Amino acid sequence: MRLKTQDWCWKESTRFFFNAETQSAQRGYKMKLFVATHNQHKIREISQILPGFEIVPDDPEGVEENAPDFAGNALIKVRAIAEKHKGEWCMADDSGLEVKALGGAPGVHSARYAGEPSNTPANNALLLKNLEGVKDRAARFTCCCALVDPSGEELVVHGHCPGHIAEKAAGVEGFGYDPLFIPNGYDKSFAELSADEKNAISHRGRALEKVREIVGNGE
Ligand code: ITT
Repeated sequence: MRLKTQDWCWKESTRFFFNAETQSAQRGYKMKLFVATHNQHKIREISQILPGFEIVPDDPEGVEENAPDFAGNALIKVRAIAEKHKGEWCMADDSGLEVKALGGAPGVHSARYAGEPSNTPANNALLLKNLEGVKDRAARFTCCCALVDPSGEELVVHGHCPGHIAEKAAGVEGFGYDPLFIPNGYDKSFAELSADEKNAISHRGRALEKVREIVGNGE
């Protein structure tokens, strides 16, 4: 089976992996993908990147994202909703910004870098403050998608987007740290790119490309 040869994913057991493309083609309608998030920006981007799926948001309310890495937190979130949607495909996206000069921070704490509750302007201001006078501003976005297939099997994929942190914010598109992040090969921030331009090179776009290889196009 094709999954066995791919080094970017792992399976927790050797049970049969569902072929979702065949399933949805047989049913003749868009396949549902339940996504464990309260973040509407993620839902919008996932819907743009996976247009063949009916993306159904489900807030994994009350779960504690206390794993030390993106994969652990994505699994915590997806398991919380997979319990409710047995027999369906479920997914969670855990993502964040890792800055080299800050030892990988904010990393898994990206959403609440400046403290609780999550506050984007405060997070961005703190990032700029912590990088004052720093020359090496290399950074990368990471997106980890954890999937649970209809048989209950788990799978994790990652996508990265390398770049650097700007000296000041620019642009109004996107969300989160987008106004501060300049992807490699560009002289504009993510927030100055169109949604299509961002999705074509972003950490989320790259992770979801791998998801699509596993799950199919959804139609
Ligand atoms: P859920 O856990 O409910 O999915 P969340 O926003 O709390 O929503 P995360 O714990 O994965 O999600 O934290 C992701 C944070 O990383 C997010 O709040 C942003 O601050 C940042 N982030 C992730 N992807 C981003 C992107 O594409 N552009 C800008 N910032 C991003």
